[in-house]
Amino acid sequence: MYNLLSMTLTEKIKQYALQLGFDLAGVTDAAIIDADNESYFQKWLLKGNAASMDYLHKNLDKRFAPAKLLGNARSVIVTALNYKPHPAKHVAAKSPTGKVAAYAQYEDYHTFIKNLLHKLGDFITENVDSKPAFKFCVDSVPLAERALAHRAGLGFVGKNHMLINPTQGAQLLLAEIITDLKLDIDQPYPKDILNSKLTTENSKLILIAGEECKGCDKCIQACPTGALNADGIFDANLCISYLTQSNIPEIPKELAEKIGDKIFGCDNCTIACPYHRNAPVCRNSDFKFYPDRAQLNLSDILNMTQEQFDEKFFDSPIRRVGLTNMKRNANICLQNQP
Ligand code: B12
Repeated sequence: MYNLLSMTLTEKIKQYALQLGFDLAGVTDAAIIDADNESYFQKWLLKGNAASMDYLHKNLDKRFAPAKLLGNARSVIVTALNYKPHPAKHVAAKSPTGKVAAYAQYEDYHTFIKNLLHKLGDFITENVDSKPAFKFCVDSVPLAERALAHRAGLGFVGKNHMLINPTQGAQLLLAEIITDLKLDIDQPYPKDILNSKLTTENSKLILIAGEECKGCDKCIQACPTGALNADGIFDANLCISYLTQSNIPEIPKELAEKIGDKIFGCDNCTIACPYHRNAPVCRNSDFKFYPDRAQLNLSDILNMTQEQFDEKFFDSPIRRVGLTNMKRNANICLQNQP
């Protein structure tokens, strides 16, 4: 047990975040994110790596400046929730099925995590004399979440481009509270360990991975489409996660063939990571898990009406992609059946 009375406000906040069911919590200040990150992002966009995600080209000023999302911002509390599912019991499927990415086997994390952040905000308000201001961020806010998580000491960005914590692994969902309170900041995840850098050779961008990923190419090898290319640059145009969650009416044949049986999202690059293998599974039993969403029956999806889709996926990230795109994905999985 911990003694709340002898703790600083920052320690209490981090402790309460863990009590609420987050697996990691750190604090960084609200200063502009370093120029290396912005420059990486800009070069990444210029090379067309964002595919049709036009929203990534917008709000660039806000993405790297938390204070542009909340006036007078002084601190950012960064949290991570481990979503590694318990190993599935193998059930031989009678008819063809499509695989769903681990995060979408749970209820929609945007809503679930936002509720946790609000509870954390209420706890903070109860513990200070003033009325603090908060901006709650989960994924959809234009904010460089991985860069901030690194700065708050939560982990490093690996060759699979995931924010990885050496203990909690690579399947972590990130969320932040930007506040006008001045809190004690954590040290960034050690820079000498995260010594990734970008270089240019014959005008090609090349990522030199840091110590943590040195000698390991498992994620790159596990990517069936080459979205994680050997130069360390991630290209969303080729990423199965992007393709299966996009609105593209028709996925090019040569890519569709490589999608295999993935009907929604892809976990190849996180599952291949040695830090994932050794990580604990999700310990938050309130984060509603649906074992029946891990493998979806393809003919069920193809024959589904809009009403049935809305009912089955009412609280799932799958709802966001829509029935038409899910049917497109189901057809691809069906064509890829051996
Ligand atoms: C757009 C998006 C996608 C796109 C593009 C993914 C991508 N790699 O960019 C698509 C749809 C493909 C996607 C897929 C997935 N996503 Co997504 N996605 C986002 C979103 C909304 C923006 C990401 C972004 O800005 N991309 C542009 C690139 C350039 O930025 P970045 O990868 O974040 O890299 C930053 C830093 O890491 C740093 N950086 C990276 N490499 C290097 C190298 C050097 C040398 C330097 C200096 C800096 C640097 O610079 C960048 C800017 O700060 C974020 C939420 C958010 N607001 O940040 C979630 C987010 C990144 N996604 C998330 C998840 C869980 C996934 C999937 C696992 C889902 C799935 N199973 O299908 C996959 C993983 C694919 C992958 N390997 O990245 C999580 C990742 C958590 C984590 N532990 O890292 C996030 C943070 C959402 C969340 N709140 O939890 N996603």
